[in-house]
Amino acid sequence: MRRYFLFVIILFIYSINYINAQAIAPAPFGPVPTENQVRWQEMEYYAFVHFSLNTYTNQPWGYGNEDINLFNPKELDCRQWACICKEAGMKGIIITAKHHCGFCLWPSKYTEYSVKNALWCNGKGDVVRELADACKEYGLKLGIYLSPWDRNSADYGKPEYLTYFRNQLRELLTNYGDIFEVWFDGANGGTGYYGGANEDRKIDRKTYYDWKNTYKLVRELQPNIVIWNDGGDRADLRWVGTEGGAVGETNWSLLNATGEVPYDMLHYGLENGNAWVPAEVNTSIRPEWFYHPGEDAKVKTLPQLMVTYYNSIGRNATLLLNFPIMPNGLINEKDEKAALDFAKAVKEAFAVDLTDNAKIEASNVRGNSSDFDAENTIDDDKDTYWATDDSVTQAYLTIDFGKPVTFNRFLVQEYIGLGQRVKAFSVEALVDGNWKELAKATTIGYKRILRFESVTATQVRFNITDSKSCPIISNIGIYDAPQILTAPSIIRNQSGEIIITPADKESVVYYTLDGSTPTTKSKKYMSPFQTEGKLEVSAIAYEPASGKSSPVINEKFDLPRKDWKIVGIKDEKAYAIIDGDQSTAWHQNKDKKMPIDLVIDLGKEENVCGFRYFPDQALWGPGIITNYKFYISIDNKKWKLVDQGEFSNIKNNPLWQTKKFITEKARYIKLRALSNTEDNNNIGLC
Ligand code: FUL
Repeated sequence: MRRYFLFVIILFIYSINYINAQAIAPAPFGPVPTENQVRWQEMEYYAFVHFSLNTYTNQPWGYGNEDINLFNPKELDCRQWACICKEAGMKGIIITAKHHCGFCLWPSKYTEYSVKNALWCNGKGDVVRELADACKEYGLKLGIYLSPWDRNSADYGKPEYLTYFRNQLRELLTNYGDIFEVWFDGANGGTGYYGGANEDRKIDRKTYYDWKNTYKLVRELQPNIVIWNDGGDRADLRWVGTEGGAVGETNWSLLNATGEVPYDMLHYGLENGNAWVPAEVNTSIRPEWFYHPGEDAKVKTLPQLMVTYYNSIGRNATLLLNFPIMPNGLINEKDEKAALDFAKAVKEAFAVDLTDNAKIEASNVRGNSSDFDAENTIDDDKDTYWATDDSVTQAYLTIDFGKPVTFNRFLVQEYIGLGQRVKAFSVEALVDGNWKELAKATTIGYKRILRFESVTATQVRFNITDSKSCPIISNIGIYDAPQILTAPSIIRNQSGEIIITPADKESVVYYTLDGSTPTTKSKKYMSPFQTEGKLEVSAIAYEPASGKSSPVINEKFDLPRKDWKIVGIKDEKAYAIIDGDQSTAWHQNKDKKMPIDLVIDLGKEENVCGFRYFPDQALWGPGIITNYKFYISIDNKKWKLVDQGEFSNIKNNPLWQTKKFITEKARYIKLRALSNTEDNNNIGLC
């Protein structure tokens, strides 16, 4: 009996210890974020503004010799920028204090190439100051983009430039209050003005900027800052390898602290990386970063911006959305409207969390303690979480609505302060008594949002199927987002046929050919139709069931390509270049060496005043042209050079490149590629 009694006591003590031991919070697993990184991640959404001399020269990149007096924004109002950003739900603004051309938007003591020598405000202006004040007034944080590459500085490429760069950094990080993020653009070294040298200067990206000590200076001046660098030099945040507006579906907030960072690592992170380097998705509200009037009709549509939202914030990244500032110093009203409509749609999508009145249960709760139970995922408190016992890496939560509920979005957040853990999960719904899988995914991280077709169910199961260590989930939300119709696509093929394709087969397409806005009273698209000459096509998709219309898509077509011939290339597949379809590409023969020519016979003499080039969109080996010459000819013998230059920033942003020149008569055109983004002889054209 005594022995039995002793046994019971021991068991009792053991179980108390057991519960206590298990009720201790999980230990961190792997790399964890710093406080600055967490604060930044929670901002989720903030703005970029691109403004410089490029705004006045219609260029993506300045060469460094542009006339300072061009900079004269007659209506500059940084309060307008801040007001729009605030209303759009953004938390801060990052300004291009200095872009690659070297022109400074603040009166830097260290260069003459700044606002202090511009006509604007008689040289007394300071755009960074105006923005800092506006941000303060609107409760926004301020960030600084300072281009390490400076095409104006005579010292660029020499050791002296580093002192100059750091002096500028010191000015910017000392005189404008708290700075939440500093952005060190990766574009580096190449041709430039360089104080009149007009030459090509290459630097060793790994050593030239001595990033270690530059970062030290930054942190000394702004202890709460996060540093962005494009991956080569590990900072606090990473680029996602594209400016298209998406990070990988799998997105680990990890990289290795040293070593190369190829595209894959930028885009997906590194599952077993030893440093916390989360992703920031940077993209522009228009195709390009600086303002180009020609893009006024190319502002991203609501469906495009929503996709960007799900592919950035919805995939464990932040979203840095750019506004190109107009020459008058304001954000264009179309960009403003797009940003505000976007904010409204996000608000509507996540207005009602259907877990609010639901019951929730877990398959395992850490130490059976209420500190870690399932309720913590729906209590609207970001600091509480559901966690399992240490030995459990597969577990599920069941959310019971008590009645049939319709939904199409699932949101989940890990408590990242203790590391990123989940490797795979699925979402299931109890529909008519049977469990049905709605979606399957890999990583979660700070926030993951899954989209699926609307479903009506009484219960939902969030099923973690693989985790590096016991999962820790801080929040779950279930929503019924209103449907948003996507605009159709329009192409004109080589024979001149217009083909309009709706994204959703159930919708009907209406179009106009006179530039007017299409409505359901316009012409209904039935099948491809033949066209001649210059043309403007506008179209909408309309869904009869809901009565909703998509945004308008508008495409302009110039010379018809019916009689065009590709000269001197036997491969019939080369006609992919002029078939009007951006998804088909062709590459020049691999044996060719730069310069590589593409010659087209237009079939008859035409008035030619420019050309457009669309590079191959492939991730690997796209063969994108960076420097070119463009010639015209009447007889395919005597050629005249009518344009030459660079396709700036085409590597990161491989979009349509439009070049204009003085109108000339020509029957033959020749695009000569001089170099590509891969530093080899590969040339791809769409
Ligand atoms: C790129 C730059 O070259 C672009 O001009 C732009 O500033 C973008 C945000 O980063 O690398």
